[in-house]
Amino acid sequence: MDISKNPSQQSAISTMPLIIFGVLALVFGLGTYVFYPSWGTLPMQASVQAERTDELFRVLIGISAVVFFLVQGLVYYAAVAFRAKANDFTDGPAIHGNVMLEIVWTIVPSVIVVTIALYSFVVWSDNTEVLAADSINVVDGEPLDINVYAQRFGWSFEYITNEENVEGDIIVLNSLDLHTYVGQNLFLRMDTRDVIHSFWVPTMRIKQDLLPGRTTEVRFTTMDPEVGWQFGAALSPVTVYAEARADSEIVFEDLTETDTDLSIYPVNVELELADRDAQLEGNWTAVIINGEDGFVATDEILGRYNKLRVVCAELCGSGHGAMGFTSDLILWESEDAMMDAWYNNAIEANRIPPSGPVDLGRILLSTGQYPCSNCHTLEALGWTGALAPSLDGIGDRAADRAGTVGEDVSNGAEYLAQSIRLPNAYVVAAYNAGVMPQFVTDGAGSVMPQEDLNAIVAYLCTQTTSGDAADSTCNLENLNFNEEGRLEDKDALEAELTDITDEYE
Ligand code: HEC
Ligand SMILES: [Cu+2]
Repeated sequence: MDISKNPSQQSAISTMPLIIFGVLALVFGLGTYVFYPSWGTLPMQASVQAERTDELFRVLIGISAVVFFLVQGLVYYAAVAFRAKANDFTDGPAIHGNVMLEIVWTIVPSVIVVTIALYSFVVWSDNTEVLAADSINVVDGEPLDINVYAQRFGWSFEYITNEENVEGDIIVLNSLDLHTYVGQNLFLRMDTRDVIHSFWVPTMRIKQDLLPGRTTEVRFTTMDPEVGWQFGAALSPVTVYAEARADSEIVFEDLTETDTDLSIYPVNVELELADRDAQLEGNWTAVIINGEDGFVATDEILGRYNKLRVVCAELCGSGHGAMGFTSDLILWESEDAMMDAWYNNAIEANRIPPSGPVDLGRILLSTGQYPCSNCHTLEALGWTGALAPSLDGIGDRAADRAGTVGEDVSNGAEYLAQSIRLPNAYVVAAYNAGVMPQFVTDGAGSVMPQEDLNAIVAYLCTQTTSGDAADSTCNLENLNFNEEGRLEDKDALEAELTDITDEYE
């Protein structure tokens, strides 16, 4: 049958059902748009960027719902309305084109797609807007530089402050957590120390890759996520928890766990959303537990914060997945809270520069500049990693180990240095080679400058079972402490370590 000779055939399809479908599709799309937020499919919003991104996403979901309804609806409608009669084996009518229809189905999607593109562009340019330099990373009235480092497998954050230590050098704070406060405009510069990583904070709706040999950047402005706050501070190695006073009516299940090991267990009191206001009015005591100095109680809340997830989205192998366990984004309720509870303490702790290699080693290892804690256990620093031999008492064992692996190694300190630099050549029995990353003093791989390597070796040498560095079997002539616990001659120790680590350059 030649349909062009019989145009009346084409209008056999009535338009009414199509119009009804169209209207239903619009209602379905609008309903999806309106109710989408209440479905709770997205993480909470903690940045201005998150609000904009989510609104764009919501519009896209609404439009998709219209298209979904139209396409699916017409498929079912057509299947029923144009179903062939039984025993009808003839071909269908050869309909050839409908200019009007083609114009409509070209123009309508084009307009939609162009609108979405323009809207996305506006969101993108708002979200990446470059703000005035003096309004970025402001702490104590002045902008700072904040750098993010990634390595297999952990994050660390570096704050180049405007404060000086007693020797007149700028204080650089290192932290496993990214500290920020509500309303802070952040500008992070990011570098990887080894492979590609991807910095993702779901609640901020930001994600940015870190690429070897190139510094990448990300900008966002935090906001109050309007959920319960936690109390305390997150300054390492001081652990803080908050507890309700006797006259407070609120009881937290979490607090029953505070009698376990407080030194490795920062207890965070999470508030129930429903009770938030009531709870905020309660009486609170913040207690600082400092590993060695015992308990210091204060009547003040040092600050309230929200702990938000920091994820590595570069998922090749499980190690990147584990990067989310050691770092958090600590969102303080205000700049004052952040300064009282974290920043000022951290600055004071760094006023006096490391007093020699041992001290530097402790600082490097406890602030997450190297990812050792993900795999190793070391009680002194609260590490609980289970992928590698425990480093507790390594200062006692190092010398014995020296004789059992690697021919060149003659003493404990050399063994430790080589275990870090060439882990695959110095494999501990019962463990596999290839798990521990190789840390090289320069070149490709995970970089650990010689000064850091020296410091870490020195610190590990002091890790004896007795806790007394004098028992160390590292054979370091200058690992001697005076009565105040300070190194007798830090320069001599540094020189001795440099001699050892030079040997293998
Ligand atoms: C990805 C997991 C991982 C990371 C990260 C890691 N290690 Fe290891 N480490 C291992 C494993 C597994 C072994 C045992 C196999 C071997 O000797 O290579 C080991 C062995 C060692 C040894 C020898 C221990 C002994 O009992 O003789 C030392 C020392 C050591 N690591 C120090 C470090 C330091 C310091 C860091 C951080 C700069 C670090 N490791 C990071 C997994 C890791
Ligand atoms: Cu990663």
